[in-house]
Amino acid sequence: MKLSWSGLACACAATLVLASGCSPAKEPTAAGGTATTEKTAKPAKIGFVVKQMDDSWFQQETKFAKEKAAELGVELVVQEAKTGDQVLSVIDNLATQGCEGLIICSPETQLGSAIKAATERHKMKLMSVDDRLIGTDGQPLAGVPHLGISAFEIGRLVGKTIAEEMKARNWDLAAVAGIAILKEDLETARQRVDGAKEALKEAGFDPAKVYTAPWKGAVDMTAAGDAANIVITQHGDVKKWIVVSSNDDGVVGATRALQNRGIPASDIIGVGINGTTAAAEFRKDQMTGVFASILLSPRRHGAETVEAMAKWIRDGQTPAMEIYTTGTVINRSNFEEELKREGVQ
Ligand code: FCA
Repeated sequence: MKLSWSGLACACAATLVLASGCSPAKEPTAAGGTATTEKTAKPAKIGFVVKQMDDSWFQQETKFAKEKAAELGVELVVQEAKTGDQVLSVIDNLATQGCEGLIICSPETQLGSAIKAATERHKMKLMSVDDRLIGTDGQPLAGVPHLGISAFEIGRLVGKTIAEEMKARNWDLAAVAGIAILKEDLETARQRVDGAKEALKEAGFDPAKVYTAPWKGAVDMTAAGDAANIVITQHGDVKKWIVVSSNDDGVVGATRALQNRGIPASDIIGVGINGTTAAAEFRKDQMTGVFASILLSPRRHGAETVEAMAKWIRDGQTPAMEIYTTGTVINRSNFEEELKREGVQ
């Protein structure tokens, strides 16, 4: 089911509801222009902190967050925090600047309790986006509204897409192996890869042959390539590969590593998640190992969290505790129109 913050408020959750669809009506002004009623609402200042600006997902998400903030007359401070230490100092800094709310995708979700304590100390409201915060008990932090993707289901879509393409290429499943580039301490990443493995298993592929390549350090394409190389070396006899990960960067890094080791693109089926980084692969004249991706909605994640936080600060309306968004399969044949529909490049 597709839900949105505004969708809940407007009781129109059953269909794809875009935040703008439920925005307050624009009213004509004396000058003949338009102004939202919310522009005249109490000023609000919100911090939006993300873990990794070199992942195009976060560039898109924060772009949509800024657009929504401007529409609502909210001041938005976007900051990158690549480490746990940075997160805590950024929170202090945002509080000093007068932010009353924090929306965060933390580089270390395990810092959840410390992040919550810091925002409470500063009397800031807290929401998480994309990556759910984890408490000291190892469980998702209760009482912090979260908007993320339906990770397991999206993972299943990855697995199903790969299985269908293996069939289309007439591959002998027994001769194929897989690489899963995985940040093991991240719940949403584990769920995505687990979902992919489940769908592959249902299609008759042995999930034990999807070898985990732990994604450590920078969590970028280079690190994904390094992780993949270890698996490729260990299984030098495998000629046909499938690749999954928590996002496009992991899949692009691993498929490039395979191609650099002499595996042709036609013998690789990589399916990513996010869409925009994979789209750059689809734009290349030559086919690469990135066969498809699941296009998510950075617009919903950016805009709806900002809108919910603004309502929380201005009207005391607590956001829904959990919202999970869906995605669409994109490949070389449909990515242009799907990206356009989602408003991303
Ligand atoms: C995680 C990933 C991002 C994006 C987001 C929705 O934070 O690291 O690439 O997929 O979830």
